[in-house]
Amino acid sequence: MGSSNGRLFHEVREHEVTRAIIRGFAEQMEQYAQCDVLIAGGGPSGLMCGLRLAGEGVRTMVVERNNYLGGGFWVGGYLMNTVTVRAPSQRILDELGVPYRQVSEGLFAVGGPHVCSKLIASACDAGVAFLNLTSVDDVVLRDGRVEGLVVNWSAVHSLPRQITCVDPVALEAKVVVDATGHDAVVAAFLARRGLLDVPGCGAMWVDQSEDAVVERTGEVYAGLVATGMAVSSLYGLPRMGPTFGGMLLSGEKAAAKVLEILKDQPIPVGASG
Ligand code: 48F
Repeated sequence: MGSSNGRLFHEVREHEVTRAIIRGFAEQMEQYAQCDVLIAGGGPSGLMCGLRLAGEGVRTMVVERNNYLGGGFWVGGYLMNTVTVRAPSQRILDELGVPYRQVSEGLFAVGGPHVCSKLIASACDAGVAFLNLTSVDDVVLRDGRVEGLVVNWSAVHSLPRQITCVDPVALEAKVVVDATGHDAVVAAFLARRGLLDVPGCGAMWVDQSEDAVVERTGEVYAGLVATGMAVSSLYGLPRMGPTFGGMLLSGEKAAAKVLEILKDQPIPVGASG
């Protein structure tokens, strides 16, 4: 198999490559500057939430400050790859099609890179859009309701002060999800204004933490749903330790809550609004 010029690859000019990249970015930004749901954070809870929402035809974009998605889901704990989940969350592993083994009754082990990459791929397949290298810097707040996120290029935070006069831009959504993990970044912006309390998570207690997180997953302020470890921080719940089923089921529950909120919105889901 060869190209018309006799070499392996088809000929291309540099500007064509550059334009292709710019177009892809610009088209997505234009489409998602106003969307159904913005998820802050692309860890296990945010990805799971996005997967379920996009599966229902909801226009969803994950905003992730890192270059990579997955948050803490790549590594099981410490410096070891094996990720654990407890029953009944192994049903998500079945759904993702990732092999796992039972280590004791109700406790399952799975490869971190394998399960994390499958979750990311499933979210992509479902149609979730991703904005990487972008930090959530604030919220759009109108009449006591969260209506979007203020975002900036992540690198701006690492530049010297004298060259960081870079204003952020804002994205609007019908619902925002805080999936930023322990820092509960979006909720913290409301806390700073005295609108919410974010006490931070309690000490580790694996047996209690996962039930508690899933149970408390929901709307924490008008237009803002919290999922994953952000829920722990918001309610002072015990931290989970290195087990991830609670993150997956919390993401699922957050998506169900978002769908409920969207039902009451005047503009139909998927319409540009
Ligand atoms: O930390 P993270 O994996 O949160 P999670 O989904 O899952 C927690 C577990 O990984 C683990 C645990 C339970 O098993 O204790 O820690 O609750 O993913 C959070 C994502 O949010 C991104 C961050 O880079 C990570 O990918 N994030 C954090 N702050 C911002 C952000 C921000 N300001 N803007 C954009 N993304």
